[in-house]
Amino acid sequence: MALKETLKQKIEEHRPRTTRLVKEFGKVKIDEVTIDQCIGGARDIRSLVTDISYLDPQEGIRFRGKTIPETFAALPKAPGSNYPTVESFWYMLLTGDVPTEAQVAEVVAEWKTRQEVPQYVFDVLRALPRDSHPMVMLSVAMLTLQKDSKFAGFYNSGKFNKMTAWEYVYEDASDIVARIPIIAAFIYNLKYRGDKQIAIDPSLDMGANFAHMIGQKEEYKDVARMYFILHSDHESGNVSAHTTHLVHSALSDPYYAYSAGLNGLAGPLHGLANQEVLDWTLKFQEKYCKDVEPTEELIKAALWDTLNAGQVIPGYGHAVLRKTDPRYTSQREFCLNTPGLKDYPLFKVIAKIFEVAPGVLTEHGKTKNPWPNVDAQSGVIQMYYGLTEYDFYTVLFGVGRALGCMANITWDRGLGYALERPKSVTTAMLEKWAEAG
Ligand code: FAM
Repeated sequence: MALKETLKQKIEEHRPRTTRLVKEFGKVKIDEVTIDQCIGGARDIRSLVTDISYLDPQEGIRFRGKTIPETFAALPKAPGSNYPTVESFWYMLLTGDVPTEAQVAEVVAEWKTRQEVPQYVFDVLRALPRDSHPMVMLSVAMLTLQKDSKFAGFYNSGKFNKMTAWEYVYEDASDIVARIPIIAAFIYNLKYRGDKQIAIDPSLDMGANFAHMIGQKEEYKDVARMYFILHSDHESGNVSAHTTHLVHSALSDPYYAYSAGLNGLAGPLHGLANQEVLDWTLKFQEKYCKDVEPTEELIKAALWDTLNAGQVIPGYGHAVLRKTDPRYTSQREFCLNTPGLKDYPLFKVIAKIFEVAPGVLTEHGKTKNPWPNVDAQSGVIQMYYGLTEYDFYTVLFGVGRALGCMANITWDRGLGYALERPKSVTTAMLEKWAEAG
């Protein structure tokens, strides 16, 4: 069965579960809210539902119930590779099933029919100031595509129907995940390679084609596949996923929704942290280790300099996780298993920071989680392969995150989730409740 048909069946089977929960158990309490959660960014309040992924504070992410190693092991691999195709992962995120080789081939073929980006998008990107941040370019590209949204077209057709609306989200979502790597490659070439563009290679899967379009070597194909899968989803309360969900809950189409999600991803406390990590580490290398190996003492001193200046250590800490991020571990293992990368001086610095930073952050005593997150380890791999323009790294994150955000909002519509509208209160109200105990 084709992906959309399988998804249709899954959504129809799932709907009665959601309906029953609301009708029969709607008043069952699953959480309570404290004043510090109200002021402190709604941390830990259970108020969102997604079956695409779940983040356990100790164990880390599971995609459709599978840990990262289980995900990589279960999915069919790209030809000649140890890594799965992004397309096979998309199938699993949407349906919860591991696809067969034939089902993967269908998705690969389907994305090829969707990946052509209209010329007007490139015209708009070329008209932007060339020193615009690449995340601005990616977000603008999303908005530029909005005029052709199939979901918006359906809504405006006068035939809008809640039961079938998800099919139009699926159409836009599939167009977005197929096109976003092409747009990202265009932005890369526009900004850093003097607008020397490389045409799509129709024989390649998504990750491999991205590598080809940014002029990368063979080995980078696996880096792209791994990177996009690892960055795809982190349940639905993180800024990019939550923003996409929130904006789409107003029935704004997937282009509006993901452009907004990308704007959140561009924040230094979220996706931009990978750029910040590289910036921090290169400045550290430049200042302290020009001719010497990075020692524990040098790293400690640099970390304290940052903390004493009132800044955060990028790539460390997490709002949910309380252990080393398995996305960090997975990329670290990739480095350790890749000859050349294992001995790459920058990787040695990153590895040394991993030995030192948790202790320093624990002594500093503020963060609830002194362990590294995904961003502490992703940039060094890109640098090694020659993708040195680190203000581009959040764009790579955005290409991967599209998979999770688009799978999530397809299901949001499939299950008819409501307009999101939490209630706000005033400070005086909080003070009154505080006094009353
Ligand atoms: N360095 C220094 N201080 C830190 C810190 C870090 N890496 N992580 C947290 N803290 C501080 C934090 O600023 C807060 O201080 P104040 O009380 O003065 O406001 C305190 O520790 C308690 O914070 P928390 O409860 O442990 O973390 P939050 O849930 O508030 O914030 C992060 C989570 C990720 C925003 C925070 O750990 C951080 O700023 N980390 C560095 C930036 C980063 O790596 N972001 C990427 C996160 C990543 F997984 C992603 O989204 N891609």
